[in-house]
Amino acid sequence: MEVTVKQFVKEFKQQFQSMYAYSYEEGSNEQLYNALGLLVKNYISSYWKETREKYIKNSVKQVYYFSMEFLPGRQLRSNAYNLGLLDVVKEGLSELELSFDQLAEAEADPALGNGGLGRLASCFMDSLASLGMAGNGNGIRYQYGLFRQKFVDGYQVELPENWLRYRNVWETRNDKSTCMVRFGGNVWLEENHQGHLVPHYENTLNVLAVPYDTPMVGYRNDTVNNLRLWSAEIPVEEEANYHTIEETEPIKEITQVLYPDDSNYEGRLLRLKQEYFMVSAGVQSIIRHFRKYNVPRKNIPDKVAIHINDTHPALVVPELMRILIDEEHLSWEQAWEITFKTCSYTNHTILREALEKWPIDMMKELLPRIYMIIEEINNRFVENTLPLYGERITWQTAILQNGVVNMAHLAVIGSHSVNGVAKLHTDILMNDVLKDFFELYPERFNNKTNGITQRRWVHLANPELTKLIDEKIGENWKLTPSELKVFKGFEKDKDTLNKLTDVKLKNKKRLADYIKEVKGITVDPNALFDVQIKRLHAYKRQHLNLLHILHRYLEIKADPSADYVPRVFIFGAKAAPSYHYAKQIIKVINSLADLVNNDPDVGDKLKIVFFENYGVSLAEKIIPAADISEQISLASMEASGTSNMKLMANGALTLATLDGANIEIKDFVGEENLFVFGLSSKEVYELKANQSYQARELYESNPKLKNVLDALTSGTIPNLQDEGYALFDSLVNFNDEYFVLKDFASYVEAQNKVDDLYKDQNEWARKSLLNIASSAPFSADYTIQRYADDIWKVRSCVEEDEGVHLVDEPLY
Ligand code: 26W
Repeated sequence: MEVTVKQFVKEFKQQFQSMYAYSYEEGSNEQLYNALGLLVKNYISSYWKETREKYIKNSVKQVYYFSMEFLPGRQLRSNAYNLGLLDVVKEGLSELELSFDQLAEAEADPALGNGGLGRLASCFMDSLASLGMAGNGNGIRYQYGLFRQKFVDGYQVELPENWLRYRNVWETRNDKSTCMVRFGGNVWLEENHQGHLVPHYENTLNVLAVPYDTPMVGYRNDTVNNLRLWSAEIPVEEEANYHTIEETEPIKEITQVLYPDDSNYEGRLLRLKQEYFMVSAGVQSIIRHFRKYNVPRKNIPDKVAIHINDTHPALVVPELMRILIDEEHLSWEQAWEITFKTCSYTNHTILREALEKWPIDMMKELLPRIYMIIEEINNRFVENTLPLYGERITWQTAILQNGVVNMAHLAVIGSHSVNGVAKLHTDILMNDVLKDFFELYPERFNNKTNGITQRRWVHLANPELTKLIDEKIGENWKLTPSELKVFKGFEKDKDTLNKLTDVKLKNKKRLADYIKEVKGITVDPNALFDVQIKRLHAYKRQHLNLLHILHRYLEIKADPSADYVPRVFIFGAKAAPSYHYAKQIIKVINSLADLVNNDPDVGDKLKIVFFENYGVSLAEKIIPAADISEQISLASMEASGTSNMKLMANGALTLATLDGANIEIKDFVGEENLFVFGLSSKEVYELKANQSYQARELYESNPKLKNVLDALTSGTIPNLQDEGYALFDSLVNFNDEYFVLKDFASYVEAQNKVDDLYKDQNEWARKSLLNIASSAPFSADYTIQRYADDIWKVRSCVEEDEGVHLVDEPLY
């Protein structure tokens, strides 16, 4: 969009004054940020309106991405950038002697998600808009995001994340589009005079769902899509029934806080309320649209695709059935045909303990009508499946089993498409986790390897790298990511390699300054920066990383004067508040950091930095400065991973097991350009099947490993209570569920190769360049294109020469 610096400066001053009634010169960073954000939102608003009108006028098919989590990150910079206004804004502010970077830091980072799944949803929103596709997000406006993590004496402490404290300039409360969501009570069916069975409700708890809409700005294509987040309130007409603040709690609490556990499903009633609340409001607002524009209901699948992001929104299936049958008076068969053609489902985890199974009694009581419908779906499924496939498969795949509603089964049965998020993960779904369903419905299964938006993770997070690439290959790669491969041509160009090394060093210096500022630790920017950033979970094996660091420390202590390649080990990770073992791992890493960082024998040879409160904004600071990307989950456990992609795109070399999307990284960049170690998923499956694994044998037979493990309990690491013993026990006495000890030797070997390569800076830079140049296939733009073509059947609504255009599919 076209705005001159002069115009911007004038409008910014006016905006500030109209909000605060004094001059911008007296404003705090928060106030200046708010004014700037609202001004940018003003610029967005006409495109937002026009995009919506265009979709309606052309009656285009729209995607609704239902997700309990979104992690958009700060939006000021990305919105200004996608609009094409970032330079004007920066220049205008500097004329006023204000720093854009400083104001941008005042924005709260909305932590409305736990990790990978939520961030993926936001990358997808960015790509949908940037491809000019009609894509809407549907989720919850949690008043409190994922807890703010602090370390007290090395222990994780959780504080509330009140992200709305200083207002949220991007959202628009949309009172015109509220919906009513009903819980509990009694329901019975009665025949009306037209012979329809109509449900009657009594004693329900009625909750008003209020939508807050946020613009999702496409990259230079005049497209602005909508992210709709719902908030729970008391219906105005029922306010008089609530006499005290306490009585209003059961309603307000529905959207008060995000559940902070992404690995352990707990059958909590409130969580089920959240899921149905978001689903019901979302589906109602879709159907209302059809009523308003008088679209024949049978055309719904031609006009809408509803995507179920993991099983959390799987109640979409019975909710859509309910509305079509009870409110639109369609027959069961008609309603089912529509529902199943409209819905599609992505699985994001194979962890058994994360699979949602709601107690039937709970579901029945909270959602009586929905439960009736689930029961009917189940009965019809069993009726159809039993004669064709027999008892075993039918009962294994039923939705209702042993007193619970199996949400994954509901999602698969109610969707025309089921996908995993990386090749290996999809294979595991087909051959293991959902194998019986694969027998029933092979045509539904497909892979959609995850992706990331280069706009946020490269263009904005790493402006210097972006400038270097622009200089060498021009700017086409920004609109056509596959063009990045042209950068490969510079792998032997000394000038490019030197500049690449310089860029990395600058980024590392910046991070080193930040480390000094927030952690008080001095690190040498020339040291190798080794990064593991992701949720803390035993399967991701931060403790394997820990054992290797401890091993290094012991080596340095044994021979302080030997030659070591200096390393800084960087961690960012939150543990679920109830995940005791994960918290113990954090404590041990923090205590080891205290020991190592203050040992004069160690100096710059080894440093450990564990950042507090890892999230999108911190990731943007860390990733451009990484040399090594730690992707060391036990093979078969990590569905895809996405930090692996972000780090690769920023020139980090990957140190990985053959798990998730690491396999595709290896395929694209070539085995010689990353460090692979450890068991393969096939070997993991075999080890589990033949139950031959003996962790203690490894402990006893490998002296180096024994040394390291003994150091956990010998008092070497200061200030531990029983955490060292807890780790030792899980690894040695409880037989090491995630085969950490088994992979230790090959991990150490790979780490030594990392050191050797780092000594040859030119060769390191060459491999780094090849990684950057091979990262285009992980652009979420391609991922979304494949979802659009294969699953949603939607197309771009912008002219081919506007915004992002994907001329070819790289390598897939
Ligand atoms: C019921 C509690 C709960 C909440 C969230 C269980 C599971 C989840 C998510 C599915 C966990 C998650 O974020 N999975 C991650 O999804 C990413 C995006 O596809 C993948 O890259 C990661 O490998 C996967 O762990």
